[in-house]
Amino acid sequence: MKQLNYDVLIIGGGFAGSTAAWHLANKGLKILLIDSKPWSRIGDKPCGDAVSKEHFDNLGMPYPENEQLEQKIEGIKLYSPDMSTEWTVRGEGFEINAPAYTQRILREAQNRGVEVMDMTTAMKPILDNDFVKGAIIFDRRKEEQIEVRSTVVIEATGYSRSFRSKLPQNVPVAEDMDERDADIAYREVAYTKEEIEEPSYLKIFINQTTSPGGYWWYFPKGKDKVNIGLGIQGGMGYPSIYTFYEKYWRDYGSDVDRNRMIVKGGALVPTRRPLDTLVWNGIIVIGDSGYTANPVHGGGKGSAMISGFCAARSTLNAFEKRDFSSQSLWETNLCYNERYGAKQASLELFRRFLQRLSDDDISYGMRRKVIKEEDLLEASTTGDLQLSVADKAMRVLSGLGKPSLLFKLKNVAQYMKDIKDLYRNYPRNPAKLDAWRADVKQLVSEFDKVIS
Ligand code: FDA
Ligand code: PGT
Repeated sequence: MKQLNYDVLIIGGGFAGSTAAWHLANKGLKILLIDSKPWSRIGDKPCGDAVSKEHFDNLGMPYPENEQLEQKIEGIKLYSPDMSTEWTVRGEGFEINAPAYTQRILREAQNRGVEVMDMTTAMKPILDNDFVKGAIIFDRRKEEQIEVRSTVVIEATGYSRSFRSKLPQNVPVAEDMDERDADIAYREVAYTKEEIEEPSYLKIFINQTTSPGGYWWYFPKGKDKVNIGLGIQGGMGYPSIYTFYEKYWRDYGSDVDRNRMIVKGGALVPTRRPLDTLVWNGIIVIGDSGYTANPVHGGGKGSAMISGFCAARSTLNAFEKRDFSSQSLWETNLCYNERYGAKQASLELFRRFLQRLSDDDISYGMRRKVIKEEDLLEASTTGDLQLSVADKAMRVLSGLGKPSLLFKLKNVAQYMKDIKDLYRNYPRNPAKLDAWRADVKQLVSEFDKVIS
C-alpha cells in the first residue's frame, strides 16, 4: 500500500475542518485535509445557514461576501405556539451560501500550503501504542488505498462521527450519545411566490404539536428565496420528519413555491454538552462530531468554527512542545469549554426543561413575559439564566391557578448555574476526567428528576 507522511491529517472539510485548516495554514506544518465529497459539494449539507456575525469577529475569520452571502440578518423573531406573541431579538448575522463560503476558506488554506484531497474517505484509524498515528484512506479518484501516517489527526467528520466511532470503545473520544440528545431536522430551499416582507429577520416558530422538541424556521435568503424547515427531538418515537413537513409547511411558508425548489434534505443535529473530552493521544475531535452545536437553537456552524480554532491553537503548541499526548492536547478542552462548551452544558439543561413544557405553558410564559426576550437572548448567548429573572417569574406565576412546570424555573436556573460552575472547574489534566465526569452525570440525572 502507498504510504504518505504528514504532520497533521484533517478528516472532513465542513465548517469545523476547514476552519482548523485555515488557522493551521502557513505555520510550517505539512497538512493534508481530506473529504469524501467532490470539491463542488464540500460544505453542502442540510442546514438553516444562519450564523451570528460575532463568531467571525471573535475568530478573525473573513465575513462571507458576494455569492457566499445571501442575506444580512438584523435579528430573530420568535413566535409563541398560539401565535399571539412575537418577540424580536436583535443581533447581526448572515444567511450564508455554505458551500461557497466553506470552499472559499478551504481555497485560502490551500493557497497557503494545505493539501486538499476531495473524494477521499478515511476508512480506519492507525493505532500504535495507545496513540492515533494516522488513517487508512481511500482515494476514489484514483481508486487507491493509502496509508497516511500523521502526528496529529483532527477528526471533523460531522454528525456521522465516521472516524472516531472506529476507535476502540475504551478510548474516551469514542463516546456515543443518547438519541434524545439530538434533533432530527429537515429543510427545503425554494423561491417564494411573493417578495418576502422583512428578509433581514429570521423567523422561529415554537410549537410542540407541529415540531415536538424543536421548532419551525423560516430563514430568508434574499427577497425571493427562503430556507424553511423544522427540527423534532430524536429517540421519542415520533412519526417521520417528512410527515410533519408535509402536514404543516403551509402554516409557516404559505408563500413558498415548491415547484421552484432549489434543494431539500434532512440530517441530525446534536443538542447536548460537548464530548467530555475532545482529545486523546494524537487526536482532536471538533464540530458536530464533538457535539459542539448549541443545545437550545441547534446552530452549530459558529461553534464548529470555535472548536476548529481551538484545535489549531493546541496543535501548534503541541508541535512546539513535541508532545502529542492527551495531556499536551488537553488545552483544546480548556479553550473550547471557556469559549462555548460551558454554555452548552448549561443550555443542555435549559433545553431538557423547554422540551417538557406544553404549548399552553410556552404561550402563557411568553405572553406574560415570565422570561423576557432579553433574558432568553442572554441565556442563549452566555448560558446564564439569572436567578433574579426566575424570582420575578415566580411572582408572575403566582397568579396562575394551575400546576405548571414553569414553577420549576428557579430550580432550572440554579442547576444551570451549578453545571456552569462544574465546567469552570474543568480538570486541568486527563487524570481527573473520570471524577469530573461522574459529578456532571450526577448533576444531570438529579436535574432530570427535578423536572420530571
Ligand atoms: P459537517 O457535517 O458540515 O462536515 C463534515 C464533513 O466531513 C463532510 O464534508 C463530510 O463529507 C466529511 N466526512 C465525514 N466522514 C468522512 C470520512 N470518513 N472521510 C472523509 N470525509 C468525511 N447550524 C447553524 O449554525 N445555523 C443553522 O441555521 C443551522 N441549521 C441547521 C439545519 C439542519 C437541517 C441541520 C441538520 C443542522 C443545522 N445546523 C445549523 C447545524 C450545522 O449544520 C452543523 O452544526 C455544522 O454544519 C457542523 O459542521 P461540521 O464541520 O462539524 O460538520
Ligand atoms: C428547544 C429545543 C431545541 C432544539 C433545537 C433543534 C432544532 C434544529 C434545527 C436547527 C436549526 C438551526 C437554526 C440556527 C439558528 C441560529 C440562531 C443564532 O444564530 O442565534 C444567535 C447566535 O447564537 P450563538 O450561540 O451561535 O452565538 C452567540 C454569540 O453570538 C457568540 O458568542 C443568538 O440568538 C439567539 O440565541 C436567539 C434565540 C433563539 C432561541 C431558539 C428557540 C428556542 C425556544 C425558546 C422558547 C422560549 C420559551 C420561554 C417560555 C417561558
